[in-house]
Amino acid sequence: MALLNICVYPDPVLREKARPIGMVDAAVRRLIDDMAETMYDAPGIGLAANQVGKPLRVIVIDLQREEDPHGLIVLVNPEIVQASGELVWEEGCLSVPEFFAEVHRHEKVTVRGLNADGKPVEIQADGLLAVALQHEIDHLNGRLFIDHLNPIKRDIFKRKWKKRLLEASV
Ligand code: GNR
Ligand code: NI
Repeated sequence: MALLNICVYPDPVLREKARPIGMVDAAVRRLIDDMAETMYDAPGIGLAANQVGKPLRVIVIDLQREEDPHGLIVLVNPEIVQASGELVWEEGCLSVPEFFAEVHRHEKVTVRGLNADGKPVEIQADGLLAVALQHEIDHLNGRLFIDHLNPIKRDIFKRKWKKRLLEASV
């Protein structure tokens, strides 16, 4: 196992459309293990392969809550096959550190993909798990949570980020 480097906005790899995995082989399982370790270390509740510089369709999620029965969720080639309702959740992202904003998402989603054994799985989710699944699948399509903000809030984000980059370069 190894910790991977997390890419930060505006790294172009975060804008790439991730490629599907042909077969869940040893190399893919290694990537999954390293991504899980990196997510727990960060700590975060999810991670997409783009975020560690590998535009491949792999995500890991662990809400790390007592009441959550799922534990570590691994999805290869995940696809949203059903979505309904709407909710608003305050989101953050390991690739956009220290910026948080409310995002509108579907309230419930059904997601299909492969697990770490390459077997088909289907997950029905609501609440935070539904939010995390949509956030991670967005990453695989080169989309970030800041892309969901209205023009005014996006502008606030851009100003804050510019200011931060200037301060960091002093
Ligand atoms: O750790 C994370 N927390 C979080 C909180 C609200 C909505 C989404 C997330 S995902 C984020 C980790 C991350 O950046 N995954 O891509
Ligand atoms: Ni993220």
